[in-house]
Amino acid sequence: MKYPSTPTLFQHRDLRPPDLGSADSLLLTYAWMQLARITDNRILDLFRQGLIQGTVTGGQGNEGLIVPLTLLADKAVDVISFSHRGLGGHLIWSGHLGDHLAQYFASSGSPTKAREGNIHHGDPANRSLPMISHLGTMLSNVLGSTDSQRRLGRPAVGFAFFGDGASSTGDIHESLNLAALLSLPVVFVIENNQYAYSTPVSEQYASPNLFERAKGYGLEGFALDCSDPARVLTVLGAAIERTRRTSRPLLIEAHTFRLRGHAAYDTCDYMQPGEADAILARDPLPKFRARLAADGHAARLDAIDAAVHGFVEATIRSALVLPPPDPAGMEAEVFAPPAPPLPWLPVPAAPAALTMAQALNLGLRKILTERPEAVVLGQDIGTYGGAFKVTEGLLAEFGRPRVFNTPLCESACTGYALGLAVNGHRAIEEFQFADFATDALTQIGLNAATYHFRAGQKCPVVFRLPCGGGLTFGSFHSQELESAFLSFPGLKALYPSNPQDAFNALLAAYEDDNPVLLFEHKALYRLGRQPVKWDPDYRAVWSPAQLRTGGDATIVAYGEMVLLAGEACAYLEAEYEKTFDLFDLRALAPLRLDAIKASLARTGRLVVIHEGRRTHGFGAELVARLTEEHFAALKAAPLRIASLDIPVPFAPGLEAVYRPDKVKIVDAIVTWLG
Ligand SMILES: Cc1ncc(C[n+]2csc(CCOP(=O)(O)OP(=O)(O)O)c2C)c(N)n1
Ligand SMILES: [Mg+2]
Repeated sequence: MKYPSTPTLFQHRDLRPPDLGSADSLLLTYAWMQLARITDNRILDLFRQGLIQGTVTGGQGNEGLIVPLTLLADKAVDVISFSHRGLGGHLIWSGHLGDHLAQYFASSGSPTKAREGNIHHGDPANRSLPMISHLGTMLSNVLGSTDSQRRLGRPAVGFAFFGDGASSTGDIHESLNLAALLSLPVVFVIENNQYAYSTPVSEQYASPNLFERAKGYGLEGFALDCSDPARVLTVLGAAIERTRRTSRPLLIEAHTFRLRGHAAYDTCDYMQPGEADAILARDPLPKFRARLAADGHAARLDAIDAAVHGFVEATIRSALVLPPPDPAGMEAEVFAPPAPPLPWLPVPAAPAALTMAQALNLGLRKILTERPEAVVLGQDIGTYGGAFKVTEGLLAEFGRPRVFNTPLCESACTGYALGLAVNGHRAIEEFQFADFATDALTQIGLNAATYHFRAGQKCPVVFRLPCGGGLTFGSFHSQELESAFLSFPGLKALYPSNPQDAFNALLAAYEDDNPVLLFEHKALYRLGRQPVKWDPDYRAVWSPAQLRTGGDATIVAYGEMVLLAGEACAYLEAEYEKTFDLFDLRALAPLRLDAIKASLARTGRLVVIHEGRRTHGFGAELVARLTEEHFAALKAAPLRIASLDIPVPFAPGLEAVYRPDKVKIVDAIVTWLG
């Protein structure tokens, strides 16, 4: 055993109505509050001694909320995401005190393998979702996992915490609205400690009471004074039971305390003279102790305090000697390991001539038919069938809640999809246009993409991204965002250029245990038909396809540019007798470039064609990767053909200047070949 055994007292982690007012219940609550307090205090000491890196945001003053609530939660089914004031909750939810301390010590015993800092851990296997720094983002994740639990027939309640400061973020608004709309049994808890870092609530919002916002979203809300843990237990006990029964969300504005400032380094000199002392004087914990002592429990309180001190000190000693974290595995564990293929049925066996939009529709139908965990969501994807009709008929065939329209809240809907994913469901989220995925950048690029690295948790979600220009949609409906998104590690990406590849890519993306971006060029949705059928080799879309063979250069393209490159190659062969190896890249991440490198070793000349802008474009990465090993063997400098470095202009004549086309590709290659 790495750590000293947990005192019997702390093996009790649950309280349930009606037994909340008994001496045993109150003493258990006190014990956990005291354990959280002493641990937080010691963490602060250890930080000051230089034994903890980064910073620490203590929960001193928050125990009167977090401890009763976590004791009342059903740890077997409920979903929770603690804030940076929630150490007491973490201690109760799961794990040994030593595991939590090792997280602060950033040692090999840390639940995040020391890849994340102080309180950014959780226990996703037991539905405690680890927070990321971006405040507000975890609420929607709680919605998704709670909904996932309910879909699995489990009577879960979700608990989502956020501060008065975080209450101003857009994610909070989106999540409250979404929870009310989907009628999800989630208890939203505002930890209102009157400050966001140095900023008092008077400078954060204009209404006197945050809980009153609940009415505007169509949910119940109330304020809760957390200075009396006994009362908090009773009020929360009833509220949680009601939420579990009615399945309606609830907003609680909990008035808590921030006794030690924002973080370890906070001098609190922005406060009024005497204010910090006045807050300390209102500390609920000594008052709770005094009341229990007055009720005749002094001896038991002394015993609890002695047990807490002994346990904390012994655990600190054993946690401090754990070895530092091992850097081995960091790169390999960015992604969840490859999973075996899903047992797909070999249908449809007979090929049908389909557009790319129809091929994707067929793929979605197949997934929804064969995979009970599949959920399809997005704006206007229900009765309307989506802006590009890719989801046509799915709602009628599979019904809600497997297929449903979402409101315009890309961040919360994406966070909801992540929440589904970490609990065993798999969402396919359609963005109406890829451009709007920028509103979900934090959820996609920072939350989903890092889940496996920092928490060992797979997060399989497919993001369908109708992208690309040429259709007179202007700057905000036409972009190619692969470079922006793929600069965040942890995302996979497929970009098919024909109907069969699109069908295959959807299945391959769906069964992957990682978040996958599926780029769908809008101009390809209806550009002719091709036979589409079940292809047992569907996973081949993770590698490039060679479309032409020749000796004058190796050309790499993806998306609509594959078609233009093919036309340009045909022209150059007919008119100039030049021949090319042409590759459709298909998978943008991870890159599998062996076949292209072999081609380049033969031709000695490389052309990369993409529709995204040239500067910081994906072509720069491709050129570097393809040439760095055999640079000296190249016969010419690589040629990049890409769009201009300007926003996508609207008018057809302007957009034509912006984007590559067949003529520009031919001209560029002819000039380059000399
Ligand atoms: C979206 C976002 N912006 C800024 C920060 C930096 N930051 C970390 S904690 C904090 C104050 C948060 O205040 P509040 O939500 O009231 O929580 P408290 O720290 O008071 O518990 C800020 C600004 C952040 N983590 N996330
Ligand atoms: Mg605050």
